[in-house]
Amino acid sequence: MYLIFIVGTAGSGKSHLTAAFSDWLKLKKQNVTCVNLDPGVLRTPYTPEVDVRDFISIDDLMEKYELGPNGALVMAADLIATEIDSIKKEIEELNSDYVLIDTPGQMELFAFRASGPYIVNELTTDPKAMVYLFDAPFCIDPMNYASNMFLATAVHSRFLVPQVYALSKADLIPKRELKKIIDWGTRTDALENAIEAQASDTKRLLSHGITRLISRIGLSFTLTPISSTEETGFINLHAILMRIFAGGEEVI
Ligand SMILES: Nc1nc2c(ncn2[C@@H]2O[C@H](COP(=O)(O)OP(=O)(O)OP(=O)(O)O)[C@@H](O)[C@H]2O)c(=O)[nH]1
Ligand SMILES: [Mg+2]
Repeated sequence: MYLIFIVGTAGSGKSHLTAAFSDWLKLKKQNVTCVNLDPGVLRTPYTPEVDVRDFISIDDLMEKYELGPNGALVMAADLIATEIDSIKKEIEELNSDYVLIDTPGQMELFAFRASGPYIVNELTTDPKAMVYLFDAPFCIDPMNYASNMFLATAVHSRFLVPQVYALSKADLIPKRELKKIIDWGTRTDALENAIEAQASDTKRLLSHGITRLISRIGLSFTLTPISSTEETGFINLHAILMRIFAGGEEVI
């Protein structure tokens, strides 16, 4: 089994990618298990074979512990860890070629609490990778793109699982904008120019510091544009994932 975790900021397209990529893999005659790890989702655009909502109910937590919706989501994120054996058993019994794991909408609940890395480690010992989504319309703004670079790096440092970077919703922005964003991933000077061009005088100092930091840490991202509505970019995304699974390659 290959385990593929789909991560990204709220609304970046995780659930739709889980739906579209699983359809694409199934057309290629692969067995796929879709796992919903988001206890807060009302409706998923795919039918999950394994669903965390079978084990944890946000409504029950709100009522039992008199929590608001966010408090219940935080509690639920931690409770997933206590259900890991049952979730793992269901995934193992299905024994598919691919397991696509749709992670909670609010990424920080998954990535930055203790339970996230525990869940990823404990799920199974099969090969794992993460697909981190850069939301294309959001990344048109170079400062947003830069903050996403830091977030993606923080997520990688939490999980230490090979990470692939996809530029989601590529159908929503013009091709030349896509090219620009992809370029920023590997050319800090291009990113710096873009930030400088739009920053006000007061922001300019900060933006210079940010791009210097990106250079110093040596952050570099190869972004693969994808669209879940048009099912484009999946051949490339799949090829990158296969390279990782075949070679144990570490991608950042
Ligand atoms: N045009 C277009 N819209 C997309 C694409 N992927 C997702 N969307 C839209 O973006 C919105 C959010 O998509 P989701 O898949 O729910 O994103 P998510 O990351 O799972 O969101 P949360 O779990 O709520 O954080 C929805 O309205 C989708 O229809 C895409 O490839 N193209
Ligand atoms: Mg979702």
